[in-house]
Amino acid sequence: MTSLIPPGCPTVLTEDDRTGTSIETLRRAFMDNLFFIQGRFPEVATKNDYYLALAYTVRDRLLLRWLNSAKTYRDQESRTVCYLSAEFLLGPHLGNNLINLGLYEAVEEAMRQTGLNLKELLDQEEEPGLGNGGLGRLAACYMDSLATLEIPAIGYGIRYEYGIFDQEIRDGWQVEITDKWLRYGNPWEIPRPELILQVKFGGHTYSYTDDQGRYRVVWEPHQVIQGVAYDTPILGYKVNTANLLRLWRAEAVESFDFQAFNTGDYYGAVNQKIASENITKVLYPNDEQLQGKELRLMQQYFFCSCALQDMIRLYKQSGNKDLSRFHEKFTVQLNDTHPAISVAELMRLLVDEHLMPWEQAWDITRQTFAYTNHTLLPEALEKWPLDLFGSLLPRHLQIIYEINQRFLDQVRLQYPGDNDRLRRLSIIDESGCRYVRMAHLAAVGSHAINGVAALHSELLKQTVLKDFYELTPQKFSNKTNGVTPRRWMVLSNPGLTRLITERIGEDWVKHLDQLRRLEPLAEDRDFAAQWRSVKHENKERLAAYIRDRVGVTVDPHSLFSILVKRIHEYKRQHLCVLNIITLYQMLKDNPQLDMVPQTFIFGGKAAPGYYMAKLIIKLINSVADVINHDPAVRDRLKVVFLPDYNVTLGQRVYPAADLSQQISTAGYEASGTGNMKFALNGALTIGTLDGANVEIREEVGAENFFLFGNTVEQLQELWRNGYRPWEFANSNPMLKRVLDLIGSGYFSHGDTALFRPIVEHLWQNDRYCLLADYQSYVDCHQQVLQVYQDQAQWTKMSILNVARMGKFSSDRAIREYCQDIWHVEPVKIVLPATSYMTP
Ligand code: 4GP
Repeated sequence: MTSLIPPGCPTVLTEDDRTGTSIETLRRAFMDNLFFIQGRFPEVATKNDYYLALAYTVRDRLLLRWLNSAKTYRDQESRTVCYLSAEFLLGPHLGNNLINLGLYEAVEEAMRQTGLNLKELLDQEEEPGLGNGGLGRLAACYMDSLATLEIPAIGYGIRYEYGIFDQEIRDGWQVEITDKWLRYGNPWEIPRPELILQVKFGGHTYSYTDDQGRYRVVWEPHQVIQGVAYDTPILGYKVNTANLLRLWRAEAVESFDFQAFNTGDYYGAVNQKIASENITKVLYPNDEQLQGKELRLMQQYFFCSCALQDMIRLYKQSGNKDLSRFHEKFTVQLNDTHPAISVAELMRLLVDEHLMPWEQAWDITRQTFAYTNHTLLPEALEKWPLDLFGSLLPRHLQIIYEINQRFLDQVRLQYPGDNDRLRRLSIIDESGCRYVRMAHLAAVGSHAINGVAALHSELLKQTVLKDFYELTPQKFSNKTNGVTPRRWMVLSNPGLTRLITERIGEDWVKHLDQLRRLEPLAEDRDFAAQWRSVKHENKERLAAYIRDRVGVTVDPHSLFSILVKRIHEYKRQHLCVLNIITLYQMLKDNPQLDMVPQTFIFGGKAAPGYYMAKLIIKLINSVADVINHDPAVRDRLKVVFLPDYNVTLGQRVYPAADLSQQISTAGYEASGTGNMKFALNGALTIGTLDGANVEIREEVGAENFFLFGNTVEQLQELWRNGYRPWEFANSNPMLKRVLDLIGSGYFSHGDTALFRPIVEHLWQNDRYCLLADYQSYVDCHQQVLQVYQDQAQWTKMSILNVARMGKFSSDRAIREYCQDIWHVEPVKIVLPATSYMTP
């Protein structure tokens, strides 16, 4: 096999325009791209032309690394992680790639010399919003860490034409706008029009015995759709590794149904093309009742089938004929149940198409897959009506029946006569309408199952996957989430990065534990002053943004208290509103009250079909409107809702926070990752013992964390005894006043009906226990205000928070997956001495 790696080869490249990294070369390459790719000369070029010219300049440098990585993996037949995810919420590429290439400063200077401002060009990029929130963003952080740790990896997913909708706020309400992220082209992807795979849907199956006496099943589909690959290189931080993110777009096998065309039915002929392409048209917003959404199941099967066929193709490319060692070449992580259909699909490919005996295929399948669960919410656990499933994937339903029967036979041996257990464990839910339970399919078909924070992994074992845990406890483990410090510190908070690096060097970017070395500086007055001034500059920048985009003036000297994430009742944005109204009441009651000036900042999207979440957005905006215009509180209390919260905006928000609001009901937030981003940027947390908050508090120290609220056990006890929220309201005059004020129409121009659904739900049912946690939250917040008055103390706590957050790097999380689940080793990529590959 030819090697790309000449022994002792230096990684320094000759300075050609495609790969060189000197300022002069970068500048020349940029002008070249403006001319030859954009077809523009400077006098008429738009900002977008400049952005694209720069993006292509950077892409060339990526491609060098990417092609060498691909070739090395191929030559060395490297064991590869495949991360299957319906969502990759990548965020803008340009800035991140500049950081990871180590070219940020050089490019900034090259642009300056050209009379351009790099920051303005970065702002041009339309982010690929191919995810809803935590789960999709986690996939993106993990891709960054895999590449940084030099682990061969492929991310497989869907190239949605429209990603998560853009959010506008009109009259306080969320309005959804189509996300046309591809409108101006996407310089980061490389289409592979010749890499096309076929995916079948519908139809029926028949069986026969072949001439060698083998039982064979044939699936005759009703429809065949093509998957076309689009590749995006994912670069590691200051390494030569660039891994592959391969997203699939659906298209018709034939653009025209020629029969229909020939009979004159032109529109009918085009219809099939449109129907096929619909599969990858739009990302489904989560948190909705997804049951019965046929197109969603089609999306899932479509990308899983493409991914598995592609893996088999790659496997065979390296000369392997039979698939008996497939699981040695690939380890596949299922990011939640969205790709769980892969279990049945791999079985189908092995048994039906590659004629492998069932037992062997099952062995390989189970050794291939591992499953991560991201939620305990029962309504979010995916299940598909049997009829729908069978009509779309008839062969897979048969395979699932077979898997289930064999599985239940084993359970029966272990628990004779325990029919209840069989019913609970079955992949088919037969309690009412019949469903395929995707979490059960994933659990049965995987060799490892994990939750995403210690508490969540424990609760998984006690609740939704209890029976599976009892059956195979050895499969279960915890993998606490992490975030990449490259995007979430280096790129988004250059001020803090500079300050930290000046003191402890730059190793921390790759070894986040090194932040510990900041601990001795927590009481250093000089350092603390610089720390505060970095935070203040970040707050000024956010304040300017708020003034421009929302039209509200906020004081950067006030305490910035921030709650950004998807809007959901369990995340309890409305609990924060109850506290804001409490503070407002206190100021109205006592205008002389000496209270720390505060700015509450919210951001987040609600699923379009989730009425309560949308009403919560309206409530926040309505409360903001009244408070921000009330002269009695002016300058002491401000409330802002930032429209269209996304990764780009997150990069502005996290560095500017003083206080991070992590206030979900204990037991509901699987992990949270925003909590990590805030703390890494020096915010202190006010939070419940939920998700990864528990571990963050353990790491930073209880004395550096504002804890409130009932624990999971206390809430369980509360419900066991019959939770009566009205008793909390009736016995707490301030709480009652706050609820009554909302109900009275005070924030809704006298309309008493508008917020009634929220208020009544809290009084009568309060599934997420806001009223039970209210007083504890309000008290804790008062404590926050007290500490904030002592800036020296606050800064010390902030420094200690950052110093002790090393655990929450996605590098640590990926190392754990590699060691415990994937059993995969790093592969060094060395660039050739000449810029290009030699044959
Ligand atoms: C989220 C969880 O809600 C969040 O707690 C967790 O940090 C994140 O996954 C990553 O593990 N779940 C989703 C989802 O985003 O769509 O289920």
